[in-house]
Amino acid sequence: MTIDPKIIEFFNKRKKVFITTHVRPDGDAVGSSLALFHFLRLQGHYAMLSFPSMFPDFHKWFPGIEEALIFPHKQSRIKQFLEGADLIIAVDFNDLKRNAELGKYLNELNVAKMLIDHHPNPANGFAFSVWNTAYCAAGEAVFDLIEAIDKNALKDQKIASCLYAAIISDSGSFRFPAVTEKTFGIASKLLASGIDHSQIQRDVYDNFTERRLRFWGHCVTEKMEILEEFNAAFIPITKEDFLKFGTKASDTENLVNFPMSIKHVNISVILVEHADFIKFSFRSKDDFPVNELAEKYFNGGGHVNAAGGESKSNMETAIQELKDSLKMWSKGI
Ligand SMILES: [Mn+2]
Repeated sequence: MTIDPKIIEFFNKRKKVFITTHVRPDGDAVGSSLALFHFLRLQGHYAMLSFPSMFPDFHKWFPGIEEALIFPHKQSRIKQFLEGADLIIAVDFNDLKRNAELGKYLNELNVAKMLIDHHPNPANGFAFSVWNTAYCAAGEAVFDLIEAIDKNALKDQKIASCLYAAIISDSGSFRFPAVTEKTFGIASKLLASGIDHSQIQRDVYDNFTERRLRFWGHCVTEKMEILEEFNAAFIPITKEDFLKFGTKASDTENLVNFPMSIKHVNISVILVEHADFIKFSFRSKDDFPVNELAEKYFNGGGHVNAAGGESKSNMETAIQELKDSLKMWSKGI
């Protein structure tokens, strides 16, 4: 994608830039925001990176992640930095006001805002944007931006590793439909910078604790149900399940992809019990639009093959709502 020349011109002078990403940051969120943070610093800008909530331990390997400030822990430092900031950049999400306390705070600030993202239907109010739903990961958007401003920076190992990790995280290691010829072109350029791609794959995917893997086993053997008539699988996970294995909601990251390895399963859903709501994650094969299902019935949205939503009901009712939604969807209601 061609980058708006106004963006390139903006970064010609030293700027004070605040970068953030979505709540419960996943591999793409962490990798793409961190790559941008390293890049802006390398270019001599005054940059701060903040996550609206803590990241899971298995992201600790990301180079430089310890420099990210967690909003609830470092509120005053963050608010101080934002005084006189030139730009706020939202990476891998597209609506500040729907992004926890930090997002709401940023939304109210009279500071120019920039969007770097690949989710459909972004909110209004961004002065600049590097946005396209054709990007398989926000990491591709950050790659385009960096390449347009100073492609030599892509040789930086930290930047290249973070971008590679972002892309493999959101693409299931280049296997989801959103992957394009361009994705492989980007991967090829990142490899040319000398990164250890196999080590990054291990850092992203082979990072389980024993308890996390046993918890996944429990989810599959004890909790997963198959809805044959919809070629769907779902896994409801309650507080008791987490308690039994000493795991957290973040240990379910990627679990939703697991039932998709069953040949005839085309839709996979996990339902995770939080304090006062049930969080839904949806995945699908081919052109089944889980984002539309999530939007219509579960106050959510996302991509065609990967989306999220929620229900304020208890688990039992939420499961029924899921079954009903699939039934209604199949009847076109
Ligand atoms: Mn993403």
